[in-house]
Amino acid sequence: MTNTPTPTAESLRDKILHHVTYSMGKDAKHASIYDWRMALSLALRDRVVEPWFAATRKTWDQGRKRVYYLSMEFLSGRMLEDAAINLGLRATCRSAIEGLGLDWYEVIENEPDAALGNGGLGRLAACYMESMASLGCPGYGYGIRYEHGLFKQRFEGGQQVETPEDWLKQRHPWEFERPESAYEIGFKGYVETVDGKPHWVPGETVLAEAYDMPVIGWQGKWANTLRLWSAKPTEMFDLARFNHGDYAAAAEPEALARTLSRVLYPDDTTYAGKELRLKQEYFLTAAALQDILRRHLAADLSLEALPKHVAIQMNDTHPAIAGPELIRLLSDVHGMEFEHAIETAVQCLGYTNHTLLPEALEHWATYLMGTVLPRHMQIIEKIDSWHRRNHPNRPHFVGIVKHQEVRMGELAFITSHKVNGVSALHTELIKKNLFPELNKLHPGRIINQTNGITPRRWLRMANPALSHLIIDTIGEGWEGDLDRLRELEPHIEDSAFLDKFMAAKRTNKEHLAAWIAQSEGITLNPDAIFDIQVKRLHEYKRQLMNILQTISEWHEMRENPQADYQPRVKIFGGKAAPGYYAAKQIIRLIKDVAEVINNDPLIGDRLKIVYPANYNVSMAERLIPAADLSEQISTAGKEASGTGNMKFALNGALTIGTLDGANVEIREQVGAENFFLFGLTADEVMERRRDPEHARHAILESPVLQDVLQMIAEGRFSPDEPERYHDLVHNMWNSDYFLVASDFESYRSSQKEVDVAFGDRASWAKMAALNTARMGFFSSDRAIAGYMRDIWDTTSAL
Ligand code: 6GP
Repeated sequence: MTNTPTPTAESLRDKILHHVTYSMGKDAKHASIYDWRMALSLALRDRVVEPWFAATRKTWDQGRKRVYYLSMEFLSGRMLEDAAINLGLRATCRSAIEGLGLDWYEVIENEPDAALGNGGLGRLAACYMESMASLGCPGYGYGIRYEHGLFKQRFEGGQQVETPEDWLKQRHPWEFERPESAYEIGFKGYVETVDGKPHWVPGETVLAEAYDMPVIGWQGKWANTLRLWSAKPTEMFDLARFNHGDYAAAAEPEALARTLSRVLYPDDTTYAGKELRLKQEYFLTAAALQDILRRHLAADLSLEALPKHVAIQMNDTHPAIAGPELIRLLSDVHGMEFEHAIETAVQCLGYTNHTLLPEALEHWATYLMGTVLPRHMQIIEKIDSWHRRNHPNRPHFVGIVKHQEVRMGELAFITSHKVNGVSALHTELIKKNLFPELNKLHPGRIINQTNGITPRRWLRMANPALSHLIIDTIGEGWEGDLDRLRELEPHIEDSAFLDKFMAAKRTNKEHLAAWIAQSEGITLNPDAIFDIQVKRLHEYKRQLMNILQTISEWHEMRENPQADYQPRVKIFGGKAAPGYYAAKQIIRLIKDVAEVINNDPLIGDRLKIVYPANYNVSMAERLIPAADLSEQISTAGKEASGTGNMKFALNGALTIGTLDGANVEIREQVGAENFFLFGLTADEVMERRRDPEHARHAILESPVLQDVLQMIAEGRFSPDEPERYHDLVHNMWNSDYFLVASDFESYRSSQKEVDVAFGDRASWAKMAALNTARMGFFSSDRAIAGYMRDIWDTTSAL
């Protein structure tokens, strides 16, 4: 696609020197690591621009349908090395950098993570953008250019402390500011009737200004755009007030507008219900839709033809105001007949649900919706009546507005032609429990698209040791066709291959141990089982069960120090939402337990616990390749899919997990014998909860758990404040909504099986290698191909 010749290390070095001089304005002698990292990024970006233009040109020349992925979150992480990999230039970049006398890792690690997301939903959006580009699916991502991404986590006295994240303090080399692409976004005001038609007169307006980032696909064959909106005031400042010396008031409109794109809400899977959040959601959605229609009309296409040319995907309900907004633009602004506008919107829109947790389901008080978006509130009522008229036999409670609240899930469902879940189990539960009535009214609308992850970042980039072994064994090309990993299977019987597989794992474990020694001051034994649980801190994910089991192990070692134990390293990572007390207590408990166990001379290096601060995408890239065991232990029915589970298994970790989310499908793919299964199923969980005393009963049946809870209650891990965990222990006995007690024994015995299995290194190596070989299904390329076929009705432009 590009005619530019592939650079050599020398020619790339010249480009880097050029950018250090002319873009960074530095004499090479005085350039800092930051300057070099910027210069390399800019040199690489230069190579992305041509394929990027070419892709756009081809999309328009061929009249291609475009996919618009609307998401409040894009958890991209670092971009430099990823771009280098996709352009096939990592080795060249590295020699160029080393040729300049610089350390490659120092340059790469100078880049801050773009942390414009909380967790799974945001990271999935980033993987999907990369796969759309790799598959040549013409598309755009639309999001918000938050000034401050997800907070940084520190620990003080074992407790989480949040500090603001500052990724834009430095220049962001991958973005192009587009001051000419700006749209006015209105809020509040009133609706009047002009010529017999409703007309919204907003009371406040801000500007949404575009910043574009190219997203380059595998092998640089295609590139799409991630367009992030930044809020600017419609008028910079009030000159009259300024001239009167009232400087603070003069700057007010600017400050007010900027709060819109100031910070990412730090909650995942919880609903905040704040006006600012609703405004952010509308800000993103309204800017995106104006941009989509502008582009469509500029190509001389009719609005009748919109669904033929435009597919809009809503990443959860956060952009679900897209339905009413699109209908408003089509009917109020462009004069389309109202019902026809609804039908047109429905044909364009798709909705992905990412959680069943009731606390995450968005619902806005009608008075708030009516105040912030008065015209949209009217339109929502009209959509509701339209839907009712079309389904006169529906049960009375089915609808969008209920108890003076707008239910965003129902709104997204009714305004979409397809609604999808993110794993087979999750999709079944959506049908059965979340939208049973709507599912009956609209059979076939709910479909499944099991999540996926990009193998470029999560194997090729993050795990060079294993990638090289794979390339030596089956050649290149698997990065774009992950099913080819199956070709590793015949080598599973070859002990030389298995030795190399385990050597790669060992290399990764040594690297991780070196990093932890340096960052945490804890020495790890690379022969130990590296047992890792990294993800957001949430009660349903049951980090608590993991630490309780760890305590029981420790206790057993102390009681019976002569027995033979497999050494273990328990690694935790993850952030708790700032206002989530129970989650913060669990972090604190893990930290307290680590303090005691890590300093217990009787234990030595047989058991260590580490919890490095500030888990993020870059830390995931370090940890996952080094894992032997992946903890996926959520209460069945609660984890919609999980994607960390896929990353670990792809990198040759075995999973210990429940039948939840995508664990079910991972186990099917890798084989039940290569997966440590435990715990209640989703149905059994429901059944179990019928017993109001389930926690007490389970604890009474487990003397081990009783001992563990007793130790915690007595302050064994918090001697300075023995009552610190009384609430937590009380909750375990009396409520335990997520059934930690009920699954504890089953989990514990599964962990014992892990110990035994790890004792037989040859057989462990086989199981680990089979995990890698059989994970092809979980490529995000497969997932995106599914969206293209089943939801977006589009094909590759490559
Ligand atoms: C997450 C789900 O919890 C996780 O199971 C799933 O893998 C991921 O989405 C991607 O589908 N949900 C969220 O992060 C969230 O904020 C509203 O849901």
